[in-house]
Amino acid sequence: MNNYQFIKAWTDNGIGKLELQRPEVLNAINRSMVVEILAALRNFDQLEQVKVIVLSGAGRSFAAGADIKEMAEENAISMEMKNQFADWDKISLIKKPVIAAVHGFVLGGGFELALCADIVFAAASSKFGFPEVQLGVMPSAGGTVKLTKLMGKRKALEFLWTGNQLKAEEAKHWGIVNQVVPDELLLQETIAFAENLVKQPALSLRLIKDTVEKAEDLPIYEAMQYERKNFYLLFASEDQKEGMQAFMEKRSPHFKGK
Ligand code: CO8
Repeated sequence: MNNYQFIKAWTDNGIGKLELQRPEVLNAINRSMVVEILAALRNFDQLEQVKVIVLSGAGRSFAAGADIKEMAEENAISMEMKNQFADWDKISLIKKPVIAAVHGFVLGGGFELALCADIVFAAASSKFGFPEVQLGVMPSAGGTVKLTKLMGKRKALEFLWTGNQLKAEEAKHWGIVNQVVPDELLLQETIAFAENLVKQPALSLRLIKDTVEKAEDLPIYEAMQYERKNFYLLFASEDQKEGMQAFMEKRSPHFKGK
């Protein structure tokens, strides 16, 4: 277990678990929490025993956004000089699968944190939204951009302009979440999914993530060339030899993550 002030981070059977730990303010994300989240994620990314990362929030919500009380003191120049979003940008450089388990309010920066995850499991109670407009601002850690990519311009504008919340099932409809589960089963179902990934060949998971991310931004031909290079690269792994050998010997493969 690592010693952080605003999060809890520990490893458990191949899974790096990170829990937001400010339940008294619905896990409002202050700057120090972002620094800790990034440090814990990077540590998990380096630890050999961690194959998959699971993010969750303690208390009655995943996260109700950035810490408004802290943010209220800022001005344009102080924010430019602090350059805090550089840390958010680095969250997207994590190579291992990141799965978010969200519940309750998933708002503003909390929604943006969930959108940084590769897979999202949502409790039926989850409510997603960008209330920034009611604070006289707008999303700033990728929310505007990612919501538009997921929903298209018109629906994204509707939610960003009004600050209206999406229920879990609606979020699933728009591809924001993978699965909606009963609240009491949220962690159990998310961990079961993560445990399944722990057994998969880690290098395949890593290069699939890398290629899917490129597929979102590159033109199709370039993305396919990139895919092919990653496919070739996997033939340098022991797990490729093991996977194909196991198939021919009609047995289950034993992957080593190498
Ligand atoms: N910041 C600071 N404190 C918060 C926040 C927040 N975002 N959300 C809740 N809290 C605090 C409340 O002030 C309250 O504290 P206290 O008991 O001391 O008064 C405690 O958490 C519990 O909250 P409520 O009593 O309000 O609980 P309710 O169930 O009545 O309401 C709501 C829940 C509807 C979620 C309500 O708390 C709310 O509207 N919160 C603010 C939501 C919001 O506007 N979020 C967007 C913030 S802006 C943002 O995220 C920009 C992203 C920028 C990028 C990230 C940079 C880090």
